[in-house]
Amino acid sequence: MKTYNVAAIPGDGIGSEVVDAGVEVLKALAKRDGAFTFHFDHFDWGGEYYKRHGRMMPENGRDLIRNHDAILFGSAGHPEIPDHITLWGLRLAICQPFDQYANVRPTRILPGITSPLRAVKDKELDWVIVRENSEGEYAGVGGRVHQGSPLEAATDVAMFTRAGVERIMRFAFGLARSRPRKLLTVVTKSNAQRHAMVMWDEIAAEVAREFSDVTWDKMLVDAMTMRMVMRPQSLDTIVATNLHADVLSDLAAALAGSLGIAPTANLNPERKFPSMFEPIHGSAFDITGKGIANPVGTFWSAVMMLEHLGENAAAQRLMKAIERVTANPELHTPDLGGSANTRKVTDAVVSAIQAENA
Ligand code: NAD
Ligand code: K
Ligand code: MN
Repeated sequence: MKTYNVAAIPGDGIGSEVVDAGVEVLKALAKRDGAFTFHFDHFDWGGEYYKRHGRMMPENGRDLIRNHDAILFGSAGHPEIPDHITLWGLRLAICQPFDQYANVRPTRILPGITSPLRAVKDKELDWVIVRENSEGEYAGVGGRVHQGSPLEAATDVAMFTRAGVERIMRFAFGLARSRPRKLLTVVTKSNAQRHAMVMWDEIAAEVAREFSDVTWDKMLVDAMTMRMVMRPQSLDTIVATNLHADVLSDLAAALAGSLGIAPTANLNPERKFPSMFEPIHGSAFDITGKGIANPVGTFWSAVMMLEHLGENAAAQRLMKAIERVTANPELHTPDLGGSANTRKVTDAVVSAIQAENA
C-alpha cells in the first residue's frame, strides 16, 4: 500500500483548528479508499515557537520537510509578533527556497453558497487565479535608512526576472489550455509601472504564440477589480503578480461567498521540492479558539493536494463530500451566515466520505 508522508504545519490562530480538521478528513478518505495511507508529521512552528526560540522554525527546518510528499499548512500570523516577521520567517521561508513559484487559487461558488453579487448565477463565477509566488513585489529586495530621522527613507523593490515571468506565463497558459473555455486574462499595471510590467506584457505576448489555442487578453489591475464584480462570467484563468494576485484572490474569495472557503496550492511544478497546500485565509484572531473557523478552505486545499499526488479518485470523492456539505445551510459556519461549527462541518464531511456512493 502506498504511504504519503505529509508535513502538517498548522502555524497560529485558527491554523491549528483547520489543519487538525484537514488531517482528520484526509485520514478518513484514505481509510475509505483503501489503496493508500497518510503518515503525518506535525511541526509546531509559528508564533509560539518564536516566543520560545526567537525564530519561527528551526534553522534546519526546511531539511526536516524537504523529502515529504506534500506540506499541509495553516497560517503564519500571531497577535504579539509583527506580521512581516511571521510571514517571512515561516510561509515565505518555505515557499521561496522550495521554489513554489506557481500559486494556484481556484474560485467558484459551491452548491448552497450565496455570492454577494446579486446578479451572478453559480456557474458564472468559475475562475483560477495564478499568482506569481517567488519574486515581484515580494522579492524581499529593499532597505530602510536613517530610521527615526526626518531623512528616513524606505524601499521595497519589485523585482521581476525574465526567467521568472516566462515560467509563470507558461504555467498559466498551460492551465488555461487545460480548462474548457481556454481563456486567460493577464493582469498588469503597465501604464504606471513602465519597466517590469511592460516586460511582463511583452513576455505574455511571446508565450502566447506557443499557445495559439488559448484566447487571452490584458487588464490593468484596477480595472480588473471592476470587471470581477461587474462581468464575472467573462473571466476564466487569470495570471497576475505576487501582490496583485494576493489582493485579487481575497476579492475573488469574498465574491464566491467567504474567505473561509478558498483554497490554494503553492506548487513547485518541477517537483524538485515538496509543494504546499493551505487555505488562503490567515490566522483570524477574531475567531481563534471559538471552534467556528470554516474548515472548507483547508478541505478544498486537501483536494488540490490529492490531485498533486495523483490520487484523482480520492480528490473527486472529497470534493463531492465538501459540496454535499456546503449544499446544506445547517452546516454553514458563521462566516457563511450559519451557526454550525468546525466540529460539525468536519463530522459531516467525514460522514459524506464514508457514505457508500459519495
Ligand atoms: P484573515 O484571513 O486571518 O481574516 C480576515 C477575516 O476573515 C477575519 O474576519 C476572519 O475571522 C475571517 N476568516 C478568515 N478565515 C476564516 C475561516 N476559515 N472561517 C471563518 N472566518 C474566517 O486575515 P487578517 O485578519 O488580515 O490576518 C490575520 C493574520 O493572519 C495576520 O497576522 C496576517 O499576516 C496573517 N495571514 C497569514 C496568511 C498565510 O499564512 N498564508 C494569509 C493571510 C493573513
Ligand atoms: K493560509
Ligand atoms: Mn493574502
